[in-house]
Amino acid sequence: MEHNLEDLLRRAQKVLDLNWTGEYTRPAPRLYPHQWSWDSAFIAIGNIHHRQDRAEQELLSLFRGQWQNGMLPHIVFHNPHAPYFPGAEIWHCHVSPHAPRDLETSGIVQPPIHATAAWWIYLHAQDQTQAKSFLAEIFPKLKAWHDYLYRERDPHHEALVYIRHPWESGMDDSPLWDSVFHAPPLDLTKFSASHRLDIRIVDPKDRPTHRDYTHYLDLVHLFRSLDYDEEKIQKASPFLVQDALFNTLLSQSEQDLAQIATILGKDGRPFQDRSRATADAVNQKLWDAEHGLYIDFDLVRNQTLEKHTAAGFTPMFAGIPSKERADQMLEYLNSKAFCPIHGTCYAVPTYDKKSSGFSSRQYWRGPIWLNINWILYHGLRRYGFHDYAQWVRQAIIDLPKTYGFYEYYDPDEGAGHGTEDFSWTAALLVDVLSETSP
Ligand code: 2M8
Repeated sequence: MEHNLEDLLRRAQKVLDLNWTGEYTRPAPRLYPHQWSWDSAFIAIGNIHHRQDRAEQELLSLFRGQWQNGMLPHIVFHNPHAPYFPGAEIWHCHVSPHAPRDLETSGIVQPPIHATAAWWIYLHAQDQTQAKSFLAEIFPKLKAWHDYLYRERDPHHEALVYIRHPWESGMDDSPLWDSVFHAPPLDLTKFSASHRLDIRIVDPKDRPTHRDYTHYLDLVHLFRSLDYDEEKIQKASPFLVQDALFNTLLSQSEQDLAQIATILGKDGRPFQDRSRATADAVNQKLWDAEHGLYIDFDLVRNQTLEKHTAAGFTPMFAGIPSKERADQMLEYLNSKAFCPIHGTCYAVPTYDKKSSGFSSRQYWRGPIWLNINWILYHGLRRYGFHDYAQWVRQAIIDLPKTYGFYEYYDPDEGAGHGTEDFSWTAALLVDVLSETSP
């Protein structure tokens, strides 16, 4: 490896060391002091190359917060006193009989990429015997997590699960949610912006608006008032969306769970079958043939969400589109709407640059996030789009190298936004730099 890349790798590992608490890795020192679900999966994917012990512990610590019904919460508050809003007292999850008694958590989920991370650990482990016993320990927890999603989040048995909060998408402030939140009229005085800690830690211009936060908190209060009972939530929630990214990661995770089952001498076929069913449903219901990407479906209003985000290209990660569809997707990605290969931009902005409301710096409304790049990179490789895959990989390396380990980046200027010392940026850089055959 070139000398300057070795130095970059060391700097990335330092960020992961800085955020390691001895039990799990914080996404960032001040902005995100607790354990987040999909962050931990990405962090484990990076850590496995140098710290197998930490990679395994990361996922096992996260699953300590798993609810009895299998739900894996999006935040585990191992240390409830570390300042964050909305903290454990707002979620108040003890109203649910399923919530753990000995640990505080949130009451929503994040995208299910954990079986993929567990399989990644096994594939890259230095100590294979240890990795196999790790798989044996985590397998029933992963199975319970996926069973929960198919059982509780798929009311019409379509093999497509719904999310019920923007935070469940991981792409919290995506323009996808704008039309879902269009009605009903909001009472903006219900919640005071002074409760928010995020806008004291990073530039408020990089973060969601007060209006968006009011929507987020409204939903939290609703779920809590319904004791986090899924049947009641399904009837009352104004937000129930079948999301392309979430279902893609579930389909891939089911493929990986099938591999894990086989290694452990169990039957992998039920997971393969569910993976295929979800892939077919994504193809049937979420494909936008006119534009050449996947879009989301709003179950409450019974309509598609006509917004073109980078999430729409992620189904390649799970091998969902046909070759013909994938060619169409590449054409859209490789255009000025996103970022043409070898152009003056960085790949891949999270929202179509030509759409109204695109922002190059505001949270999930346009900037580049390296976890989405990592998913796209692997999807593009899967379809043999090696040139564009390398273009995306280059951004995973160049952005932290030039601008630091930021949470997200301006797709034209490259400048970093949000918090510094961001764990998954460091972890996914470590992962791509550690590849044996990029
Ligand atoms: C962001 O979300 C949290 C709420 O979950 C926040 O804004 O406080 C998102 O970028 C999410 O995808 C991420 O997992 C989390 C921690 O990095 O931060």
